[in-house]
Amino acid sequence: MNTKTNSSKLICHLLVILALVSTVFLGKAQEEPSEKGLKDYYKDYFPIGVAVYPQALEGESAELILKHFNSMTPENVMKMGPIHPEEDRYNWEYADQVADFAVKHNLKLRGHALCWHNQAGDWLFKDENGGQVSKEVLLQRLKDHITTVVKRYKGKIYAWDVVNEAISDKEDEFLRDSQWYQICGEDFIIKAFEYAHEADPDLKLFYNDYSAVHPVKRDKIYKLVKMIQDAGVPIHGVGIQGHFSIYEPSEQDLRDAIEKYASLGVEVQITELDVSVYHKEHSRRDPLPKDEDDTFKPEQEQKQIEQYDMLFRVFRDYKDTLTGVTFWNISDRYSWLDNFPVRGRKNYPLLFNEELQPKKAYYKVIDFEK
Ligand code: HAH
Repeated sequence: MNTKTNSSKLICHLLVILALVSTVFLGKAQEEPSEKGLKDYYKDYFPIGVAVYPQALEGESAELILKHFNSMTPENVMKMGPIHPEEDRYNWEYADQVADFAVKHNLKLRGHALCWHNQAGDWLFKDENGGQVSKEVLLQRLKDHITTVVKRYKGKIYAWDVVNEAISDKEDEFLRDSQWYQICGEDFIIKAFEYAHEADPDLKLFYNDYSAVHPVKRDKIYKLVKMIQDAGVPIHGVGIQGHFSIYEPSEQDLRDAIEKYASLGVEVQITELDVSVYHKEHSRRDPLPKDEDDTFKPEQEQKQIEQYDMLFRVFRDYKDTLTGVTFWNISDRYSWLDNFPVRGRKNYPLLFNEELQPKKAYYKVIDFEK
């Protein structure tokens, strides 16, 4: 009897201790930083987006997307070529998958891109005899394309990159010498914004480009946006792509660019953020020799931590101007930089590693205290 009472007392004590310990631990677990995602840390600043391909929308990468991001951009599937490969054929399947996922999980969706010189079907620029099409026909094709694509995702996509990369990289040239420009002059840019606005007047319309914090290109983008505004056509934002590296940009150039664009009265977004661990190059070159080392080195890691720290400190400072920061893919498992500018050279540009775990740079980005 006595032993029985003693042992039930002991069990009682043990249960109380267990209950106390688990409350403490569970309580802690709820506050664990790992329960929060990037989007939660930045909820008072701006939406945090990610570029996706449809295969990423299931399994562990989908979980990662839902934990950390509240905005998405399809990396490729809404570009002119993939979505409209022939004059009479649209390929909606993959683009719809991305749009459906965004709607289902209540993520904001940015469209990319309605008019671009790259990844655009060759058919656009050719007549039935294979010669160059007239300006009139090309603008009509642009209108059909923009109207059809914008209307399909009306209410699902809140902002589109209407024109991508129309500025020249040559110091003394304003607009890129693309087929769009050769056939239409600068009118294709104005018209693209006009068509997009007509198709969905509620849309936010962006001009998007790389090297957009470089002072020479920045001033040309400024001039272009002003030109669109002066034509009386709506434009709501400038997308700084944000393909940066551990060596650039400088904090000053970044601040100057954000301020200069904001002075036009438009929103600014960082639309394609990644921080390459190599020096930036803007054209393709030969594949890496087999014996060249492309492992992630401690010096690169350290520089990348510092660069991400600086970038997000500046982004937070401009929270009233920036209406979005989007990473150009999810993790170092895959990035377009693995094949650009050097085919097959591994890069490590994002905040999650190849195992989808947060890198050290991630912890800097969520640490606002310093
Ligand atoms: C971007 N171009 C494109 O906007 C995006 O659609 C693509 O998926 C990847 C990058 C960037 C770019 C560059 O930084 C240098 C030269 C050409 C293109």
